[in-house]
Amino acid sequence: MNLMELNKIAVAMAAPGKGILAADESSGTIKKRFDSIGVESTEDNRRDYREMLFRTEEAMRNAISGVILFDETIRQNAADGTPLVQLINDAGAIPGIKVDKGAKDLAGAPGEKVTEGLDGLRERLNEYYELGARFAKWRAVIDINGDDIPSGYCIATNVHALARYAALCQEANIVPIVEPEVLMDGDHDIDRCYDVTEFTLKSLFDELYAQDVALEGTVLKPNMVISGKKNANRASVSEVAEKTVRCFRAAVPAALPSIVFLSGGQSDEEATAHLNAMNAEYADKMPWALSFSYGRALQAAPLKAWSGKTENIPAAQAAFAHRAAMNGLATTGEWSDGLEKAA
Ligand code: 5MM
Repeated sequence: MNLMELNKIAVAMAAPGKGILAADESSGTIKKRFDSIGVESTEDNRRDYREMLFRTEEAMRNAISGVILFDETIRQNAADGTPLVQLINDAGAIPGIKVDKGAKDLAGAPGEKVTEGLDGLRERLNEYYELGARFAKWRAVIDINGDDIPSGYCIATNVHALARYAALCQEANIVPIVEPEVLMDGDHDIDRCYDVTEFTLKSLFDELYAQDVALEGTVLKPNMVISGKKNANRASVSEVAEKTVRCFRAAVPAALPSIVFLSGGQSDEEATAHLNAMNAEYADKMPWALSFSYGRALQAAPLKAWSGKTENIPAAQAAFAHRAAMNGLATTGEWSDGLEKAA
């Protein structure tokens, strides 16, 4: 492992003004996204859509530090034959790869999941490095449902797998993004999210330590501390910012260079406003850089604008550039509602 190189990449992934485009939708998820705009999920359509994003110069050069790809995409060429990985490198961004095989039912724990994908991972990582990936991602899914979910068992198995994945990544000179996502799907309040997130993060960092993962060469992709989507009294932007920063200060070691949030089903503007509030109000209280690794909150607008039509590409690229720029501003606390509307 070359820790200096890993650290350089981990720092670059959350450079001021920049964050990550999560474009690693697996086959089922991208089909759902395409269904929503009435486009068939063929290999060519998936390539055309992602090529359009990666060719959005303004976004890629100014506000995107890296792109998380799916296995199919890291092997694909653009319509003119240029490898998609080269488009990303040419724009000054870092290619990354999703390596987990998805969340599967956890034996003996109805309603809970564990993420699989460790078998053969060492060999897959070596191949992905050859294909150009310099960071990887593994997502664990932790649901909140009543008092009994999540169980300690679910959290323990998921963080153990995350640490095994992270150790293998570093052995292959690939920066691991560790993503323990506490879902915002229920009707729970923000304090329940706080407790589950704090327990999950503390368990994760214990396990990373136990498995000798170097935090200096690791990136955390967490949920924000936020009310469930169906909660009747959802917490305000400033409460989300205050509780997220408080929770992370209690649970995330200072050796970690970069935190890149997932959007998790927040609206585009909500995801931007929350990130901005943390950086605007608490920058001097945080040892790590706080940025974004958004899937839906970066792609919902361009996906809709594109709708599978070539003539819509300029509008879709403008929508992507706008969201990337707004989130770029949020990484330094310089976003405002006025700037959002002015565009
Ligand atoms: C882009 O979505 C990613 C892939 O999801 P599936 O494996 O379920 O197809 C997903 O892991 C994503 O990177 C994170 O959930 C963050 O994305 P959001 O949309 O929550 O910002």
